[in-house]
Amino acid sequence: RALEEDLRRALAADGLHLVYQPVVSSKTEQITGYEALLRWNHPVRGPISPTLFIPIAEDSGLIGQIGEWVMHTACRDAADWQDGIRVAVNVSPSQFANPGFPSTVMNALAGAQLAPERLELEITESVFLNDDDGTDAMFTRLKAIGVRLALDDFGTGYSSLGYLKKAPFDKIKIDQSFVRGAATKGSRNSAIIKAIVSLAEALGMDTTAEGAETQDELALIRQLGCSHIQGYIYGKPMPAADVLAGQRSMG
Ligand code: G
Ligand code: G
Ligand code: MN
Ligand code: NA
Repeated sequence: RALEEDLRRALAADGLHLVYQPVVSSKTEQITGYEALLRWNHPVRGPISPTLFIPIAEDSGLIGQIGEWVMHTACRDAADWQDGIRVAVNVSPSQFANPGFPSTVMNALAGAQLAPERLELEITESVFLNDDDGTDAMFTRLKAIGVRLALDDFGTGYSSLGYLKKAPFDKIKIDQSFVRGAATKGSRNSAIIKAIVSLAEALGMDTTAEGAETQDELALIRQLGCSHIQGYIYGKPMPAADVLAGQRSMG
């Protein structure tokens, strides 16, 4: 539990920060938004992955405060970007299950004076593990605010198609495990990506292919019709200051 104490201290003492990874339109190759990714540089142990400390935050109940900090910081940063450029924020299942979550979102938008359509919430399939009336109600409340909803890590985990029928997603994010190696001869990934894209299109949803690293993967993804691309081929996660500098240099 030492790490939990350190995390508590980091949150209180400005020890967490966000980096932003560009999301690019497949058609125009212009940046349409950035995904906010949380980073913790531990004073002794160095960088600790969110895959390690987010579960600790969930178990200890710290996730509420951390999630609030992420939401406010991401909205404030995005308010300085060119109009129309979106920010995507990852939402953990316990945040999603908290009835106070829509208020957190509204407060962050209002505090930053950010239009709701510029915020995209990334939700994983695991929120459907405890699928009940509360889940449906939360989707309704979030849509009513006007934010966009993305289904993250699609194809991994619990993958039932039942929830695509009723949950009001604007976008499906195709997991990296399907994108990486998709251009390799004999890979079955491209057939899976193609099927996801056609499903999403039929439901009126965008698709982001995640984790494209090579020119071959990029070419294939564009050919398969994914509407958006996010991967090292276009950019790694970067500090907010670098996002701003990049936008200034583009005019
Ligand atoms: O950026 P990186 O690949 O290290 O992210 C690893 C995992 O941590 C990803 O699944 C990502 O969704 C998750 N993650 C990153 N930032 C946040 C955050 O702010 N909140 C939550 N809940 N998860 C995050
Ligand atoms: O689960 P989620 O999609 O929220 O996590 C995104 C994570 O994927 C981030 O931690 C980000 O650093 C990582 N990522 C994004 N693009 C690439 C890529 O092209 N290659 C690799 N290896 N990781 C990537
Ligand atoms: Mn994500
Ligand atoms: Na993902």
